[in-house]
Amino acid sequence: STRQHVSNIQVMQNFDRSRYTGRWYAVAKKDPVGLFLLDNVVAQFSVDGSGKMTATAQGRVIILNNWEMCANMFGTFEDTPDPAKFKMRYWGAAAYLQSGNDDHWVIDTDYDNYAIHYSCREVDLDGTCLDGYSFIFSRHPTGLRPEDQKIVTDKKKEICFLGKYRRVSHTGFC
Ligand code: ODT
Repeated sequence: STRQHVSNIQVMQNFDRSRYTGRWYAVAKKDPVGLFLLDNVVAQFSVDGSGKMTATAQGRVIILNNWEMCANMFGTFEDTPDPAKFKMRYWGAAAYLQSGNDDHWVIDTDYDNYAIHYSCREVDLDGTCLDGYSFIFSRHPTGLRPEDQKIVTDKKKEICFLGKYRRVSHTGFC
């Protein structure tokens, strides 16, 4: 199978950030190196008065080897020329939580049911993604609707992460 150049990955056309606002439940995740968010991941997107996108996220994490907690995270999104591609600056409510600045691409969404997020942290010399992560989000805490599963599978393949996802459980920890 062909390996996709990060720069050739297709993202959501005419992304509408206001329709993207509100709550999204992570149902699956492809982890990066040194994963952070484990499960019970919920993201909440907003658009502020000046039109900038912001978000909060919660999720179960394990820090300092063995301390399990629910992380409260914050993110601000810098626009780029492509409306579906952002730079996400993120930090935690506590200093010992992870912080950083990642690409944040919306690959596809129907706004009402599913969304596919993608972030490549490190591009290899050949242009493919060396270290990246991706969340599959649902508006429904119960998971993806059967009719959205094929679309999501096709997109996982397009971003070369097919077979690399794990299910994200929601147990009420956060
Ligand atoms: O969990 C990992 O291994 C990757 C690092 C995740 C950073 C989480 C920061 C969240 C900041 C608040 C933003 C919410 C939006 C989340 C949407 C998608 C994924 C980050």
